[in-house]
Amino acid sequence: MPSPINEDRPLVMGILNVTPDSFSDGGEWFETERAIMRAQEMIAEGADIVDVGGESTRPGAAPVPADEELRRVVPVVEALAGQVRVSVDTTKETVAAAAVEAGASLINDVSATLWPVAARFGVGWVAMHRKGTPATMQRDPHYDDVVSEVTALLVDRADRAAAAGVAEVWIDPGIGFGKTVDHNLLLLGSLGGLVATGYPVMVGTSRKGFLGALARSADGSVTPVGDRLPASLATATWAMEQGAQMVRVHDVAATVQAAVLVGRPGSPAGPGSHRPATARSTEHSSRSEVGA
Ligand code: HH2
Repeated sequence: MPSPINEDRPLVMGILNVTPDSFSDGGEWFETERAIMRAQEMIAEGADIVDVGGESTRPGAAPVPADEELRRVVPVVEALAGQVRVSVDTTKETVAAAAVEAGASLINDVSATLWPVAARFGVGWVAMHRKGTPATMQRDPHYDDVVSEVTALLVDRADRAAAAGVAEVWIDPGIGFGKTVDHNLLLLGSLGGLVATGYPVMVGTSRKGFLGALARSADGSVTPVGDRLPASLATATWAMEQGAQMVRVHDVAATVQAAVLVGRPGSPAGPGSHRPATARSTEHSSRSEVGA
């Protein structure tokens, strides 16, 4: 059974990288059996959605051929589809389509181009902003106005998706994707503007490099990836308080606790305010409701 909608708090998407080279958990869940075991832990910890990815998007990551990505992702999606809502983290049409056929009901698309696939299959779609590709994106990224440029691109893509009939459209500023530390902070500081677009907002800061650079270890060195839970939790909580309706994280149990507190009755962002919004210019279809 897919997990039910939890209208009392923002949703927590658990990250499952079936890759040898992801920046945080690369190699840990690379074998199908281990990936499924990790997903089951995240489900037990309260994950609303498990996001299965077979290609790292970290800066400098090598592209993965479609057949290899399919081999990594599809058996895991198939095994999980009856147990939890599954999303597929891919930029390839063939992989997105195969994952949906295997039971995924959300396409998490860091290229913000795959809405036609979501429309074809009647599933949800996440449009994430990025500038460049993993190979180039952290080489001196430049914006005249990062907040308005990111917002404009996301709204443009989301409107196109809605016009094509995608009923569940999420927007995500793409923290760390072609952004400096300052760009990331400006975007996190302006989430209210994205929320005001009417599209539900998703944010992923978990364990990312800017956290290691900002929240340094006691000796002044960059905090190692495995020690970034406090900063990850602080930024996820910030995002949820600003109205993000979903956060994408490695540390599910801790983030679910934060989500429950953010969504507590009486909170400005309390129960009801986290119900995923209908894409602005279209009606929901029941298939595409979150939790469907
Ligand atoms: N971040 C990563 C991957 N996919 N998808 C969305 N929507 N938003 C994000 O911020 C986002 C994402 C990068 O994190 P991770 O999956 O942990 O690492 P890797 O790309 O190295 O596998």
